[in-house]
Amino acid sequence: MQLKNDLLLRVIKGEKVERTPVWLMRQAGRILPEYRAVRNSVSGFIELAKTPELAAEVTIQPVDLLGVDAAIIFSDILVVPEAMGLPYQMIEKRGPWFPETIKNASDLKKLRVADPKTDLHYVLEAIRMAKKGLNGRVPLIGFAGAPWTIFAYMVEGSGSKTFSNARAMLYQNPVLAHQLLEMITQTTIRYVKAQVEAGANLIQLFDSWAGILPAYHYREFSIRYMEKICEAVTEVPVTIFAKGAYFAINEILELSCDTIGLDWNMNIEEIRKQADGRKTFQGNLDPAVLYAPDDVLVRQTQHMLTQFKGSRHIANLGHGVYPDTNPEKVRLFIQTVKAFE
Ligand code: 1CP
Repeated sequence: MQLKNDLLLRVIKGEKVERTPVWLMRQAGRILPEYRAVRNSVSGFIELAKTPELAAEVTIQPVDLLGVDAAIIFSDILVVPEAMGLPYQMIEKRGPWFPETIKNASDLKKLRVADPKTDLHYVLEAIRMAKKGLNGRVPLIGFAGAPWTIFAYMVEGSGSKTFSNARAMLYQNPVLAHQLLEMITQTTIRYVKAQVEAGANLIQLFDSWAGILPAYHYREFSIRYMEKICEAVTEVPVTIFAKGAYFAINEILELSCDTIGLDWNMNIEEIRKQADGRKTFQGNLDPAVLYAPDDVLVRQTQHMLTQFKGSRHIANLGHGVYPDTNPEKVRLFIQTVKAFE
């Protein structure tokens, strides 16, 4: 189906566009009271994600209620470990928790490379329903965690400031680490390809825990596997968002992806110079700017847009929108981008 608003896809291809497209990371499941109403009608996040009609509904909400230029499918990066045989729970106010973790070779034997058609059918169904509901209004973004970030949760068992268990394995048992990363990578390739088949117009990989590795480990345990995914996904554009990975920006610029997500610590001017027009950039307003008074919010957004001017740019925050952000501030951010000349 022909998209009515394909600004995002055109800017990724490097075409000249009328205005900068805008969406927000984590726009679907965070700030809207309308989201919370749907969320409260079920037992919790996991039930919501596994009910395709509802997942599709909350995917579309930000398009109607905020006016963003893209929808992102409502799901989580942690559906992948579950599909591989490592289930998780979402603990209220604390986040994800895995009762079992991967510690040794016998734990690894219990895992499998998942078949998304069966193990993740509910996400694919939600994508098909969201596409139908969107009716070509805007592109739909599919996503997955980058292998390193998924590995970090599977070994650590939950969120962590240090992910010290996951990082210990890289030194104590690098062979096992590579085996697990390879299984995650193979699952992710199948999964994102299935998302594309179901209707996703582009794919974003979230490497949220990129910033905790030294450059030599990032190269060996993350970049390599992201490149395999980038090379495998030839059907649609791929965005790489590696939070805190300024130390590896040269390698990230070499990935066979189309778009690079930047967090708010990244130096736009320097990266633009290094990229020399090769990539589209996405980002990178500090999410805390959405707590600022309106005039400051507008000024900071315009400053960010000015820094990217003349490059291929998708306006976004530098990370997911914080859950207690006022939706009116989000609307002002979006309006400011749309009005910018
Ligand atoms: O717009 C959207 O909300 C789309 C859906 C989406 C996405 C893209 C969710 C729903 N999660 C994600 C990605 C995700 N999940 C990432 C990568 C992006 C990022 O860095 O923010 C990560 C690291 C997770 C893991 C995760 N899931 C956490 C972080 C835990 C930690 O280690 O600190 C948490 C709290 C979740 C739960 C979750 N995921 C999504 C929602 C709506 C929620 C809240 C659950 C609830 O409603 O109770």
